[in-house]
Amino acid sequence: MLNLVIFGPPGAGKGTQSNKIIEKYNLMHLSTGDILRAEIASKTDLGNEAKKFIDKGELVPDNIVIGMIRKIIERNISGNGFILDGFPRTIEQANALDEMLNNKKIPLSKMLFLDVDHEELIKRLLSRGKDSGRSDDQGLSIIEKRINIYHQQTKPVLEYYEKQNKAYKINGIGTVDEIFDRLCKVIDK
Ligand code: B4P
Repeated sequence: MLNLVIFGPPGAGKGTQSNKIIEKYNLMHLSTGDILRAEIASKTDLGNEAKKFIDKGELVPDNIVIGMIRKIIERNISGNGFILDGFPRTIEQANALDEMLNNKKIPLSKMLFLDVDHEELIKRLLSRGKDSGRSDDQGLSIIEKRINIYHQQTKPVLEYYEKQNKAYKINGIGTVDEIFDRLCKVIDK
């Protein structure tokens, strides 16, 4: 099985590259952002709760997101493997993921870190905000807030995987295809 985590700041290209990776390697795509947005669109209790945080550019509380991923990992993991996109985003989530995977005896293959500078992230998210309708892409202040939260709460997750020798840094600047080639080289290594 090939079990990956794709990691990076908001706008690094996690969703964009995950779509290409799942197609090439025939993996299951687990995007917490997509799952949360689907819950919001269906107006479920979970979605209504998550919306309060996403609209402000904040992280959804750990217990909600961990519970959501736990259900999927416990019931649905099979086949060639998976790519986790947008999870884990805190040390607590990383610890919970390790515990879930250890219980199921599923090894995590690699953590792929897309490295993109601040200016480029802002440019991409402002541009997506123009036509995505996503509440968390609307305007500079909410985008800056998400990037700040990334530095405070999410970036430590990189060190967590570096200590396990599972983190691979990939230059996330360039065309979508150039970055995909870099990712494939690391995945195939
Ligand atoms: P996400 O859906 O994960 O949003 P994101 O960080 O912006 O990543 P996304 O995948 O959408 O964008 P990408 O990097 O592909 O999370 C949204 C919110 O949900 C979070 O803020 C949080 O509130 C909540 N949430 C999700 N997971 C959570 C968790 N685990 N714990 C707590 N809360 C959680 O960037 C895409 C943009 O860049 C696109 O417009 C794309 O077209 C563009 N782009 C991509 N590659 C490019 C390239 N090479 N060149 C130019 N543009 C490029």
